[in-house]
Amino acid sequence: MKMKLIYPRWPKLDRQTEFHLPPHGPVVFAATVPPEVDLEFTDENLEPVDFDGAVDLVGISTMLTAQLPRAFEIAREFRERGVPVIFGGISTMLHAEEVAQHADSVFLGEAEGRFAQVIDDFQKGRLKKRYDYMNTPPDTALVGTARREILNRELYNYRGVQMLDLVHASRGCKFDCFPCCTGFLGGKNFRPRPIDKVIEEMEAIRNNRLFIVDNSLAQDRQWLKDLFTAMAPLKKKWVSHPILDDDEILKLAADAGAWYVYQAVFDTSEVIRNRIRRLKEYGIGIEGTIILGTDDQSEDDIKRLVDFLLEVELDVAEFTILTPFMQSPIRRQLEKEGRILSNDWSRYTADKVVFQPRQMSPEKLQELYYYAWDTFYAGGGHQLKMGELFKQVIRREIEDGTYHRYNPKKRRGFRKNQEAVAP
Ligand code: B12
Ligand code: SF4
Repeated sequence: MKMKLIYPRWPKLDRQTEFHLPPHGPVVFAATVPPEVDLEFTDENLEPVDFDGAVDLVGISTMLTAQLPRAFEIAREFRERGVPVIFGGISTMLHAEEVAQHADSVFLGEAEGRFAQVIDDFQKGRLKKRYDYMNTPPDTALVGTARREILNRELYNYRGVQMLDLVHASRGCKFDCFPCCTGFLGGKNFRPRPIDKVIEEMEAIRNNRLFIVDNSLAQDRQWLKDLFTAMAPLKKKWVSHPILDDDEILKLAADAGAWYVYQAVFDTSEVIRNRIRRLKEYGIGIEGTIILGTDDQSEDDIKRLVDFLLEVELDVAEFTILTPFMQSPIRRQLEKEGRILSNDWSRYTADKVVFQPRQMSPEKLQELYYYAWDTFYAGGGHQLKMGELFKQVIRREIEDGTYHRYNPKKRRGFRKNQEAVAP
């Protein structure tokens, strides 16, 4: 049987350099698809969808709410051709009822240990309308090595530099921050994978640069110590979401190859200033993630925040506008207060104002979004600052002998759809 897996396109953040990381959800999901199924993957951000090739079942994998309008169009095209469509992924879980109206089947929850049954049902003509495992997450020991070979690797490079490979060592998050849907998705529990399986997966990735996409590396001190200690001999260089702000952990992270981390910056406090200073002391770069439009921010606060980011010499900053995603705590609050202005999901890209800010008009907040990007990057664009971060990692790789240059034109040691980095 032939299954086509599709990752629908969405508009990227206005002002940010457009780059495309390999999608993680689809390759992790692919590892749950029985091997006898002939699986073909299309990332529509980079390749057109072929609506006419012979296929038995279409799977649509959605991460973001902003992917949904396009996902529904894709589903309609296939269903009009008589091909059944099943949806899964994060925004499918967040918008389950709406998605069900556009699908033959919706899969809610994590797929490990579950998808073989779905294929069996399908082959027996008994595909259910809904598979719901939201409250019964699988044992994380069942999470297999992602099937990265389904990716067309040639597409994931930026000016000849290969994109990072994504991997995760844990699921869930015990925190429940106001703008985040993770509490709903993962039941507010930290669920680590067995470290030996994570190391095995990382080792099998030939790319030296990884993005550890765990929600937060600040949840369990002992587990972090064990993970970073086990990672150090691999000599990988990696990016991650925030790491526990603790000297021992940061030292272990740096020794294990921490290259730069995402760090939310909400205010101009000493806590944030010290956290940034400490990361720098350990040679770890920082990409600040800054949400604009929270209730405590006035126009002056936002301008002061941008000055602060320049003053503390953040390596890179990613500004987004507060967005009330479904199932997030902020959504519940803004709904209660009648402050949601739009439910057009194509506007839920995190660079558009879709709610009524407390201290300014929606237009002013939109203007401040552009002000923040333009002011922070006035002395050198986003590309230039990212370039500096890349220079840092190249220096470290040259020092420890792990430097590889990926050159898609040369294609030495590189075959289409194969896990390889040209030397
Ligand atoms: C990693 C990540 C990223 C990575 C993207 C990596 C990538 N290329 O894949 C990066 C850092 C780039 C990123 C960026 C953004 N992200 Co993000 N990200 C995440 C994170 C932390 C984990 C996602 C993940 O990979 N999970 C692991 C995989 C394996 O799980 P999964 O996708 O659910 O897949 C499983 C199942 O769903 C199922 N499955 C998957 N597909 C399919 C398909 C079928 C057919 C079936 C049956 C099953 C199935 O099988 C898998 C295995 O069990 C989530 C938070 C979270 N916990 O979900 C936020 C999250 C998805 N991100 C979010 C947001 C908002 C963003 C940004 C817009 C803004 C920002 N700065 O945060 C940007 C958007 C990018 C852009 N520039 O336009 C929001 C999405 C909200 C929404 N409703 O749209 C989330 C939920 C966090 C939050 N704030 O609540 N993100
Ligand atoms: S923002 Fe990060 S730390 Fe907070 S709940 Fe979401 S994933 Fe967890």
